[in-house]
Amino acid sequence: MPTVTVVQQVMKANDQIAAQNQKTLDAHQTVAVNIMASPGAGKTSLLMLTVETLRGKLRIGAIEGDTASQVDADKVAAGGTPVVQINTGGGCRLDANMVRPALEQLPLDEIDLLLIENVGNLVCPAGMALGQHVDIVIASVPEGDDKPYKYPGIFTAVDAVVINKIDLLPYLEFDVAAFRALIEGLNPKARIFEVSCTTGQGFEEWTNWLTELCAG
Ligand SMILES: Nc1nc2c(ncn2[C@@H]2O[C@H](COP(=O)(O)OP(=O)(O)OP(=O)(O)O)[C@@H](O)[C@H]2O)c(=O)[nH]1
Ligand SMILES: [Mg+2]
Repeated sequence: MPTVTVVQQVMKANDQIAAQNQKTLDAHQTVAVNIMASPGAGKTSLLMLTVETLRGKLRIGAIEGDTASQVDADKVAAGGTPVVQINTGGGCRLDANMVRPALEQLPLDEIDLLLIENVGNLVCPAGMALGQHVDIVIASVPEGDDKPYKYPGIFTAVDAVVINKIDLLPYLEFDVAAFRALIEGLNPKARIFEVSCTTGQGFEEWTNWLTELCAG
């Protein structure tokens, strides 16, 4: 099937560039984390509070992926974090070729941890190699606890799942135990964190994990 062949070649080309990206990151001893989630789940909020929590402990840089605008990069830059915005021009995910020039613009020698905010959705970014060392997905309480049923691909493909907005648990129906059981069924190796970017709850455990990743 010619169409399948073309798709496979595109994926192969992406994987080759992703491997080069990872080589570049490794040469600078920079660990890259690909942050995926629905629009509004809290990717930028998690990134910014992670920077604050780890200030003086880890040097963090960021790549912001959006279909358009630089509002997220502006917010992140205001906190003093080196950041590059990538606009995909409507594309629903980052790819390795987009990340490549962004890496060239970042001072990787001064970055221990690179947080890559992917385009907001739970379908396209899953399984796309960028050069990242670790993949995470954020699931936020207002989205409901059934998302792993509907988007199993992304929940299966990650190293960690972050449940965000747990400060809203008293007001919304979200069964944390049922959600955890779903993840454990789909992806038993995934770490699960419960956090609130509003109150800071859970950030010690989350940032300890990131620190361990950077320690190798
Ligand atoms: N109550 C509560 N609100 C939160 C929390 N984290 C983020 N928010 C709010 O949720 C909204 C979206 O947060 P963002 O961090 O912009 O989400 P995002 O995933 O980066 O969104 P996009 O980049 O547009 O996809 C903002 O109004 C945040 O203040 C949280 O832990 N609790
Ligand atoms: Mg954002």
